[in-house]
Amino acid sequence: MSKGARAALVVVGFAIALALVVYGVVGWLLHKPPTISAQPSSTPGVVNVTMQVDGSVGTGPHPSWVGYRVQNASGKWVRTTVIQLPAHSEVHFTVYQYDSGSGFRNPVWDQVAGTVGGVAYLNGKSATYFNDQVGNGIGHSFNVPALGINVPFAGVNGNASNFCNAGPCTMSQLHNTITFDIKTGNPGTYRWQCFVPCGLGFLNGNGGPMTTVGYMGGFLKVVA
Ligand SMILES: [Cu+2]
Repeated sequence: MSKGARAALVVVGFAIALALVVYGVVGWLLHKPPTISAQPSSTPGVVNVTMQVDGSVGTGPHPSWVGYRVQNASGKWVRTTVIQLPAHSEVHFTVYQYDSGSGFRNPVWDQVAGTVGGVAYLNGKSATYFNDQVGNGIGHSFNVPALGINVPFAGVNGNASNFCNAGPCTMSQLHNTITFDIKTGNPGTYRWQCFVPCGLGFLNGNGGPMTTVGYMGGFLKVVA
């Protein structure tokens, strides 16, 4: 091979390596879960967060993964788990849970904890405890370990004709509506996570979506 040909090969090699790096960085930036802020409510001092949980998110790099969506100010469902909340406020959560259920690894997570009044409402009915061994089990949960918050979301019948197979799911599809309120304290970034081992196809159900921000875990950004 001539000197010129070898030099050309080196240049092409560098160009390919550079293109791969740019592709990787741009891809990561494009898929970085955005931050959605809580929305004002008609009650002073209370903000609203509306989420849905899909058995398959239906979009993005992992369309078959389980994941959360958060509704933005214009009502659009954004696939993310990063939520901005005001400090020292009450946050009213509404969660539309579209997935079928299973059991927790530890039944202690059946207990509602850290919410206002220690309760959550399943389709309007208040409860302090949800048994993960009865009915359709627990689909997913909302846990903020640093704030002592634990709310299980009851699963739906995965064999129903109107079961949602891919998000974003719509109100006409089978779902449970779970509501609860929490109170934020000082500013900070708080990790939250679903505690149901729902990462189907991964070791012990705890890989994939369970360990990826934007699917089964994320952050509450509490700001002053
Ligand atoms: Cu989950």
